[in-house]
Amino acid sequence: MKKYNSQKIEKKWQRTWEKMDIFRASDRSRRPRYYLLVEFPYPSGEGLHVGHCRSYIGLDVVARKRRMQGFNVLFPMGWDAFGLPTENFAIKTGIHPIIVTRKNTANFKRQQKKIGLSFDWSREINTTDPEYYKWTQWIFLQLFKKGLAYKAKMPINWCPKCRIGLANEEVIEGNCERCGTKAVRKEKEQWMLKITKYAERLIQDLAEVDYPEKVKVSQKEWIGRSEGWEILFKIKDSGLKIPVFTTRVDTLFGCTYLVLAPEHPIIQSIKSKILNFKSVEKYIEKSKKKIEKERISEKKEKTGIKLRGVAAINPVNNRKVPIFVADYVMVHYGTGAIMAVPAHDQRDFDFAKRYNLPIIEVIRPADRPADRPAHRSAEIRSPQILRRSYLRQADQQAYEGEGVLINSGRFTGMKSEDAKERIGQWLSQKGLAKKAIHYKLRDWIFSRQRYWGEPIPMVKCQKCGWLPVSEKDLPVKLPRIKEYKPTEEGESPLAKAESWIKTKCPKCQGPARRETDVMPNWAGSNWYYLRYCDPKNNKKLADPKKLKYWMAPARRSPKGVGGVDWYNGGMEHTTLHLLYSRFIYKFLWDIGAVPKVIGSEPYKKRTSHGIILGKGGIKMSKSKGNVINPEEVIKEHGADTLRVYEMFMGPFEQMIPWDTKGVKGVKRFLEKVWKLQEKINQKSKTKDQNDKSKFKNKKLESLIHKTINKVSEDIENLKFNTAVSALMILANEMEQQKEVSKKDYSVFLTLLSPLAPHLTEELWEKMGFRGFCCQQKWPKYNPKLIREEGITLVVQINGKVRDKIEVEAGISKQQAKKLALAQEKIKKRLVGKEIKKFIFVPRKLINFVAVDKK
Ligand code: ANZ
Ligand code: ZN
Repeated sequence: MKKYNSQKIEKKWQRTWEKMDIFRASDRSRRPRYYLLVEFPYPSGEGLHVGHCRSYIGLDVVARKRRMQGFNVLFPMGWDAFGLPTENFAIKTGIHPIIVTRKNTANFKRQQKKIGLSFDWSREINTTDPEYYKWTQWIFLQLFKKGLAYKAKMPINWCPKCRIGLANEEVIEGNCERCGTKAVRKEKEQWMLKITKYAERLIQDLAEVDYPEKVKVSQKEWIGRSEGWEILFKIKDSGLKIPVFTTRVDTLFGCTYLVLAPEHPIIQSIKSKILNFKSVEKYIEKSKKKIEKERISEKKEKTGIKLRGVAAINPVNNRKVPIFVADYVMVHYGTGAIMAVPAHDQRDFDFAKRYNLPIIEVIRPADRPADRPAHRSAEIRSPQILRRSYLRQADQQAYEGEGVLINSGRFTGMKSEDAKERIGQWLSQKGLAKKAIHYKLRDWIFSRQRYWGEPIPMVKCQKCGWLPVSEKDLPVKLPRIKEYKPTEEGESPLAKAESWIKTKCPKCQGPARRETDVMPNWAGSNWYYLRYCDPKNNKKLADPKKLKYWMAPARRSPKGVGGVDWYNGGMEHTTLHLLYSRFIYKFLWDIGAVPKVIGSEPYKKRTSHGIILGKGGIKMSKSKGNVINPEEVIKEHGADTLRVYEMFMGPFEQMIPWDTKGVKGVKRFLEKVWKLQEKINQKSKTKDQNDKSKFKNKKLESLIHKTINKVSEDIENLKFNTAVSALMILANEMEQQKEVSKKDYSVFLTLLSPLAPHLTEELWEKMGFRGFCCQQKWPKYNPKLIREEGITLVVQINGKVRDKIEVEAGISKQQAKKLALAQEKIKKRLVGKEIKKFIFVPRKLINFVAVDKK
């Protein structure tokens, strides 16, 4: 027997599979179809890392199994290739992003092929291909036509040193990622997408899909639906009112001041009344420079300024309360103004402490007796109102929970939950309140002042304003330029491409100028899974018939939910890519660009793999020198070892550190599988010919069926690690045998095939079996055989082991006794003895307590 040579075997089978084109998905097939999707990568210059591989291998295992189960499987791959690193590389080297992208994608593809991933390469897509981004632009035009794309002045993160707009992920702890300079805010006209219009549906429809609970929760939190009331506060001695949004209208009696966001427009309207307007203006200017991350940071001390000379009236008790401007209140959320209740809101509490403002408790925790508060505090301001406190002043904490109202006029004694409704209704009868729902989610800033992205297909005519490029003129191709650096004012480098910018107005044919902003990173990935269904279509983003074929709910589907059958990707994309693409899908579905039968969600099932850490459990990074290159693992141990190790290293959904020893252990397992070929009874000619004549090994037979069951179920439940260990146990058992039948070995190989496709293919051929191993029928188990397994019972006499017997696991006490007494060795030893007692420990032992007969 030759040694297991992974290098040779893997090359051979990768070539053969490719030549035979066996992973191509058919758009028409009698077989049931199944659409499996992994997030397509950004082809960086560094190449694949083992983290990418985890997602690819996991779903490749599923894809291979599905094919063996008789499905027509769509398992595609492509490139999300627009983005910053490529552009920054171009700025540094002057090498055009197209060239860099071409090189990087070729490298990624070569690496993926080396892993033996069963992608249908005929469907490869690239978001930077004009034939692809033509449709990304087309989608933008539809959004614009439906009023869901609009231009607005929005703040961006700006690095004053690099003179460049920064994406949020480029701001690290408030500083520019590249040069470390403090990032500031800058206002820019931006294209926006109205994702907020879909906020409610994006929450509601989560009920229909099969996502991990933590994914659903973080999407819901990101959208941030809040139900509450808008309360009107009159400004004293003026006809003006300030609406505030609150989820705790029950605490209204404890409101001791109002806070406006620095950008709140009412400040300008009451300007003349504000005695210290100069200082207020200064404060506003300062906070304008702060980026949002800094403003909402809990660590930073809250700052603000009082508007002197003005006050508001608390509508529940007509008490005068001061008005502040503070940048911990955001202009874009709720009404941009709040009623502050320092006793029951931590931010307000911190602020009140700092500015010496009264703290009035209005909620008593329900578990505290009304007359005996747990803490007394002399620190409480406003002693005329409060003598006792339920607050834990020592901890500097507000009580944010529910409870019973105190100090609240005629609502005192009411449960806070009830008071929300009662106080709200009472004020609404006076026209001072209304119910309101607000979402944290904001409209999506869809412009980047960059080069390497999809041009936004809009032109501005001096006479006619902003107009969409006519659909027949798509794609608006990204021009080749020489200087990739954004301009000094932070405009896109395209702003310097004069000849490209100059165009004709689609309406009046007069001179017009193109939009120079490009789309953000997430644009191309919004809809790519649709394109895979029909990647070469030049009339539509995809043929509805093909979309229907791949994505309409299967007839057997219980709830009738359609979409990609199974989508795996990183947890880090939960709130960006996953949410954005659900929004865009819903829009396309609404306008009829995708067939109605598919349903309103793009992905039926979503799973997430855990990230792979470096040795010792720290993040893999170049600087730590702990990056594992999959190609090196392949070179040393083979792709099958890489595959099986990545599946075996731990639960798929958990973070896990790379362990070189574990890799070697897996390699030894595969070597064992290779050696098993020596155990095969070569006389049994075909794999179907079971050697019935011979003694049938019940234990092995049962183990095989159990393994079929376990591997089948584990793969479905992403428990690849336990599937591998079940196969290891089976391999060990086979190794113990004098010989293994061809049939049993063939079952083992088919089960291992999705995990280690090359090795199993080679052994399949060596055994003389017909066809490809990876195209065999997925084995079925016999339920009878997995229920009853053989176990070994120890038979003792007076506590000494005298024999061992093979029995069925479920054997009864009486049966076990009978069987034991029938054994020759036992019979002999019990001659002339009387059995006094019989002890039976199921699955373990039998003990006869025997004494000599008198
Ligand atoms: C009074 C109050 C008393 C509040 C209390 C909370 C506790 P969520 O659940 O996040 O929606 N708020 C409203 N608009 C805001 C803005 N633009 N910037 C910062 N904070 C704002 O929280 C709603 C609560 O957040 C609102 O309820 C308001 O504070 C604050 F014991 O009003 B609350
Ligand atoms: Zn015009």
